[in-house]
Amino acid sequence: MNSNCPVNLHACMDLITKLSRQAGKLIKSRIDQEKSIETKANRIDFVTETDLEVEKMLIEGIKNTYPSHKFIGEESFAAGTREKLSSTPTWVIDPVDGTTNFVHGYPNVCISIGLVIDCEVQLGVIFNPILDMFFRAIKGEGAYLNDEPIRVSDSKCLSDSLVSVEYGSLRTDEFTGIVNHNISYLAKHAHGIRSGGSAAWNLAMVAKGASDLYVEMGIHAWDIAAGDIIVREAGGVVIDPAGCHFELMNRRILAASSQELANEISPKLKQYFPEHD
Ligand code: LIP
Repeated sequence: MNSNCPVNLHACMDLITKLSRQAGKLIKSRIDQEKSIETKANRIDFVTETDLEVEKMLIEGIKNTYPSHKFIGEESFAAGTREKLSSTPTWVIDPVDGTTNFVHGYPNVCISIGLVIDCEVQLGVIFNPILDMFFRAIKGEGAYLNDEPIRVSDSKCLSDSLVSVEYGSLRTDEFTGIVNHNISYLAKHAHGIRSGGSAAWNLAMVAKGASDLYVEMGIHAWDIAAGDIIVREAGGVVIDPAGCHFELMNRRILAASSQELANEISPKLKQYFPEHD
């Protein structure tokens, strides 16, 4: 056990591995079935009964073992629960990252779970149960996909890179103008552009070296907590898109295979600063 860490991170990893695998079975069994779908902040911000059930399953499962821990879950947040990051271990959970994909039966759907202590992510799991891809990392111990070590690519410039982007779930003129500007700049100079429809998936792809860069502004802590540590443990960098220090609750992320690539891109981006989580 890390002497500076108030919890046994391996025991935490064992628990969320077991819980994610159970929850993954439910997601996989539901993806091709008819779903009950509601909207949250706007007409393209979806929630299904599976998001709600999986979040409950994960939070209850963790609480049974760690009753004093706190939770920031996508669906609990939408229902009004607000927690601040502190020295108390806090689980940051997206039960179904890529809900729009799930609604359409598109297989980029991930459970994303990060454990944060003192504003720093200590461990993370991203599990795509449809493709059976299980990504995990514990601080200082490397990143793994289905128990094999993974590493970011060696790309150091945009002209050698495959880039992941998202349109997000906001459709104001200001926001779409900024996203269109950034995507067209990246598309013009990169090998290609991909949009996975899940922040967790995009980050997992950077961690395994399949994508070289991912940038998004307007996402939430639960979309990116696990991916933050998985990318860093795979040798990548995670910064704020403006080039400064990454803050989990600021809703902005740039993940890259190298500091050189991150430094090249951030000054070229138009910036969008959403309200913090
Ligand atoms: C989604 C993200 C996606 C982002 C969307 C949304 P959800 O998460 O993973 O990358 O562009 O705005 O936040 O809502 O499917 O959990």
